[in-house]
Amino acid sequence: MRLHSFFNSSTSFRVRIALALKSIPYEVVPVDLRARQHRTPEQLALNPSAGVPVLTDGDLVLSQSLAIIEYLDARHPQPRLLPEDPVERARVMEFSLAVASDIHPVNNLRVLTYLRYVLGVTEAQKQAWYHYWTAEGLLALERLLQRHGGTPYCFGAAPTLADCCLVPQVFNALRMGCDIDSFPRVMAVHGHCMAQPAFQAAAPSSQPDYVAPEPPAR
Ligand SMILES: N[C@@H](CCC(=O)N[C@@H](CS)C(=O)NCC(=O)O)C(=O)O
Repeated sequence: MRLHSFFNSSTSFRVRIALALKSIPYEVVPVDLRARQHRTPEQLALNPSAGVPVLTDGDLVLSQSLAIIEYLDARHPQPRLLPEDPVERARVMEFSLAVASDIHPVNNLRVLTYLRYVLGVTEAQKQAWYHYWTAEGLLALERLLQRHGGTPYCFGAAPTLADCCLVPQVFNALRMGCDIDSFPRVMAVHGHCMAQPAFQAAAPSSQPDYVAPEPPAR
């Protein structure tokens, strides 16, 4: 298996967590989003949506992180990331889609680039956009966890797709300097997950293409 991935991509991070939890060996093919490598003809042939992640498994070429994780769960069911019970499964999907459909798309690189360079918003306005939509999204996650969640993972004793989605989104929020004080359940789950070796192995700083952030200009 090969995963076309960028170290800081939260959607790639979701899939890397699933692969690590299932102990599936794979090769990383780095795709540098900052160098626009996801828009080369070779990458567009793999992913018509122009982005990462892309999983290849034999002849199969698959994009969309949630579809990839569902495929991995069907092929390698242990440990299960999507519960078999219909209600539990729906809860996990509800939470995961709140991340993947509501939070991530409005803060994606292409949206921020359009805001900054086509609409001409300032860097501060772009940051304000990012912080606003992240806070809205994390508040929804916090409410979902308070109503239906468990401990120490999102939905109880074992990690699910929900944790694969939550952790990278919190990573992004922290990287972008968002205020996370109002989301205690979200941060408790994140803290527990990041103490686990599988989540650590999937983290941006553990990736072969990792580049440390530049120190702030003085
Ligand atoms: N819904 C897709 C989103 C994939 C996606 O947009 N990935 C980001 C990186 S996290 C990307 O490649 N962005 C490139 C861009 O915005 O130009 C998924 O879950 O896989």
